[in-house]
Amino acid sequence: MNLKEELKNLKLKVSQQIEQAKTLKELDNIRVETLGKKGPITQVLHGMKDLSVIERPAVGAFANKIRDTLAAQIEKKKQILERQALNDALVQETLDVTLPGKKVKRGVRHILSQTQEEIEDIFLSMGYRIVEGYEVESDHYNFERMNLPKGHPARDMQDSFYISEEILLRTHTSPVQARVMEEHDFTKGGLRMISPGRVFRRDTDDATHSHQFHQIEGLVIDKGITMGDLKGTLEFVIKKIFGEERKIRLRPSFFPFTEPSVEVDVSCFKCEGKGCNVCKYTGWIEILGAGMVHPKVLKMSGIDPEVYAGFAFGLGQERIAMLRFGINDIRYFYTNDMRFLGQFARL
Ligand code: 2U9
Repeated sequence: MNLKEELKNLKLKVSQQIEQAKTLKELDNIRVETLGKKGPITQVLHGMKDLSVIERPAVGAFANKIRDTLAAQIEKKKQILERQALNDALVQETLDVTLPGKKVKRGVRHILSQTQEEIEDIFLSMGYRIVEGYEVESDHYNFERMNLPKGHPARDMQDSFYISEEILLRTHTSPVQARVMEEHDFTKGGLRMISPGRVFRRDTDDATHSHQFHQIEGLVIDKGITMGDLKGTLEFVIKKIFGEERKIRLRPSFFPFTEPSVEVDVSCFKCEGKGCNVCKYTGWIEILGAGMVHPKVLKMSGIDPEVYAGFAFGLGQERIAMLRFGINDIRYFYTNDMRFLGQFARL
């Protein structure tokens, strides 16, 4: 068989292969095998040196023509296969936008966080600062500065967890106030603050007691502050929390850090004062403690009680939330049961 015929047969065979190629990879293999350096056409062109000078140009031109024809056929097939690959991908990757979406589970703020933030917002609206302090405190700031010297019987009510003789877990957030009081520049005006946070007491846990709970304490110090300011402020706040129809009542009490001291009751929001199980048939619910800051406490923070006066109060966040939502066991707040926590989604 002469070279021309060999080339014709080759073209026929490769043309068929190109036509039947199913993938771009297959097509590329054909291209390399046929038109590459070691391919048959290159071989033919190399073999031309054995031909006579007369035959050479015609065979050369023929070989080149076949090479160009096959290259063009490969290029055309390549475009077809590429389009096909794109179409296949489009079909396979089609999104069914009518399928229902996956439901995203949304978390809920812990009911104590919600309670704290709600009360913070009320005080922020009245220009109070919110200050958070240390949970690990010194005996000095936790007790001494609150007029609870060593050996004072009222210390028994707030037995703490001691880290050393002088370092303990705070039993109330009062030390935060003591620290702010001594830093406050009274030449620039009075002090209005609340300190929310976790506190610790060496108590036995039951339905209404926990060795750790959350308080919000408040403190206002300025010239001319009176018991009237205390009552007006607390009435405003309690109405915001429990409803505008509520009344408040002050009863005399005792705290070492305030004098005089009071317990503050709110009129029962369930029976409106008629008597029910929530108010234990008294019509009133004890909600917080308060009083005028003891002159000794002012003095210990470098404030002259002859010039300045102040009121302070303290409330338990758990107690507020339990009353509002009818929660009958304080331990629900800490056991992370989703059936409990999930009920307090803000609507
Ligand atoms: C300074 C001076 C005085 C904070 C006060 C109470 C009354 C009070 C209890 C409420 C329920 C604690 O969480 S509870 O068990 N607190 O009754 N707390 S006056 O008095 C202060 C605080 C800071 C400098």
